[in-house]
Amino acid sequence: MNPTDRPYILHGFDVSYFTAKARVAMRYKQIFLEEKRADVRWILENTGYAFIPAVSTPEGEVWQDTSDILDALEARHPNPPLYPRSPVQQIVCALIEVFADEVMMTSAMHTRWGTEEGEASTRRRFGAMTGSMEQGNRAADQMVKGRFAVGATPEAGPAIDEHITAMLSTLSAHFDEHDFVLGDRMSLADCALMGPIYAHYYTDLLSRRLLLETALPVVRWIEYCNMPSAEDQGDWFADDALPQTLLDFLTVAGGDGAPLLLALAEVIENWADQNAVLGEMPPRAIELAEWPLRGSVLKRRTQIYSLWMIQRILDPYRALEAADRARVDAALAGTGWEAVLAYTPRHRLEKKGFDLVFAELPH
Ligand SMILES: N[C@@H](CCC(=O)N[C@@H](CS)C(=O)NCC(=O)O)C(=O)O
Repeated sequence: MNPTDRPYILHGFDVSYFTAKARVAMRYKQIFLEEKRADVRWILENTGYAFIPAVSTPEGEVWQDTSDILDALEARHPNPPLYPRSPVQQIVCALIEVFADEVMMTSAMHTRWGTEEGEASTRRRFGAMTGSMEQGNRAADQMVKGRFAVGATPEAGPAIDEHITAMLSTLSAHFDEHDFVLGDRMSLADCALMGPIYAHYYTDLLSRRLLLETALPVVRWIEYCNMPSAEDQGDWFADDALPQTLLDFLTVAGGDGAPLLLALAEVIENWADQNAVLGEMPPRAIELAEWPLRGSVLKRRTQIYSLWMIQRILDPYRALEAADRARVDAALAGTGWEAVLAYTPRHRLEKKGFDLVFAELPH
């Protein structure tokens, strides 16, 4: 247990992607936790951003951005651990976090808003959640815009459905044999995947049926992640190993996700070549990035933040000793992630408080 005098408070919602990621990590850490329905105005006043979730700590600090929240939790409460330190599993966690946070957003917006029945049921749910259909519909109208901004258009629907099927079938095969992504213990990778897979796929009407009918091992994994009881868990795979079932999922993730991440990086870097000012905050979103997905070409509004997420893969990868990096390269050869790992950014982003600013490239 990690007791504190006062609770950590998670300000979120059950429908929320990133709330699911933080919740699972906080439950696993066995901290004194209270969950509160998010008051977006309170979050905005305390962070400058209307993003969900936020966390208030026992000391009264406010944290935002689940990547920072999970890093801070791991630093304060290292046991039970969420972050493997062995090179291959560490980089796999980073890849899966970025894949889940950035790439899976398109499929998650598709399952929620991509059919009339799905949209109608989510509008009713938003009405119930906010206490009035008028407010719920207002929030839903924003989300429908967000759906198109991440490329989840009707034309792309068949490609996205195929992408979801491939993810669920490889994850089902993996979770049929293993409790969690890295074996018998949860990690950052499980927390990140719970964002789209629990909060969207599993709580949305039609995709919940899809999971129950075609991906029962994934549902079993959701149950375990939601009630983690960390002391009953075992260990991560021994000797920094990755089983074939996990490599199969990583290959779907790399094949479908790496082209998007590289396309986003290119748009951000081209924009930054002309516009970046050291120490200054860029706009949140810039032009469209285009990427191929299973026979379709999708377009997404590029958020500069995506480069900061890509740095979360490249920073630990580049910090490895050469021999460890070679081990990672060998383990991930053929998964489609090679070009992301080989990518050398021309610009750097850092957090200044809750703001993202351009910074000097490290030497
Ligand atoms: N990178 C942030 C993303 C947070 C985020 O986008 N949350 C969604 C709800 S799940 C949100 O607040 N969206 C509103 C918006 O994008 O303006 C995190 O990891 O916390």
